[in-house]
Amino acid sequence: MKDLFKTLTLAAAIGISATANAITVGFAQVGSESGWRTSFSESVKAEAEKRGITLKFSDAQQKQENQIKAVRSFIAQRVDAILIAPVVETGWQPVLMEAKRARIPVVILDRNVSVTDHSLYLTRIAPDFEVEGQRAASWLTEKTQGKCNILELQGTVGSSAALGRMKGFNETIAKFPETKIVRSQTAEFTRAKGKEVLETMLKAEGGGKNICAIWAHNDEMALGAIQAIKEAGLKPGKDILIVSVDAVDDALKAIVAGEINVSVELSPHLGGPAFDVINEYRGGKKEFDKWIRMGGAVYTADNAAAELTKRGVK
Ligand code: GZL
Repeated sequence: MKDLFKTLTLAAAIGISATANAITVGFAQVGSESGWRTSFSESVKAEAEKRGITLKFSDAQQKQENQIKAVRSFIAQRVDAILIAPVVETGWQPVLMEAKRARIPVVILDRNVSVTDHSLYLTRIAPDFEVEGQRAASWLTEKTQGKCNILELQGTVGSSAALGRMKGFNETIAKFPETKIVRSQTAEFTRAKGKEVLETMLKAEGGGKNICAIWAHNDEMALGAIQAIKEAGLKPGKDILIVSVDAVDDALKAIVAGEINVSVELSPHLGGPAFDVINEYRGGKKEFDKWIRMGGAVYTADNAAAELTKRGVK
């Protein structure tokens, strides 16, 4: 009887300590505008499940006001930590100050925030958007010997992904006087807008015969561009080259089919590193590097098929 009592007490103690360690994390996600974003959300949810973390997830449909509302709600619910994937860079300081006053740690994921006080978040876990733009431009300038008229499909205006990719790409092509972006417009990182905007651009360019390449800030817009190029009677990936970012499965399939030429990868698996930071913080670590960089490969016809096999994608 005594042993049974001891066992029950131990089990209860383990149960309490496990509950005491079980945390609740709020995640203010941008939306579900792209395949990459969906993979990112699914990865964070799966990682939380694996770690026994209760995740409160908010999809802001790409609206900052919805994200800010979600963060305020997480604060009111006294969550143990908050993850934010900011849709645009500006407008975050007030709500981050509210989280700090509530003593709730914040981790920024993916895109960046523009704040004057960087103590308002523990760290940012993200790729280097400028490097992504440089890598796309380097491939294109080499492929075209530095002679190319480009149509650019920009991501969300004011997002650090669009700003960084544009900066990196433009700085790289600046070295090639006969490579220029002849039209540039946002297509909001979506496939539908990518098709719609490119149709308009091709019409404005007399059908696109003078266009050498499309620079799309993400694969969704590149996949929309493929449809527009085909409807204009041209061959995507051949008559008009396409360089892009994200390396989602559909883009790798398009590379294998010869319809996209390059996609620069960024990992959607940001949840694990984020939860590690939160654990370290709760264990007493207070200072973190302000940017934990996530890398990725460059996929072309040389390696896209092998990557699809590695991912177990048919
Ligand atoms: C980049 C991320 C971008 C992706 C798009 O890290 O913010 O947002 O490239 C997504 O697919 O919409």
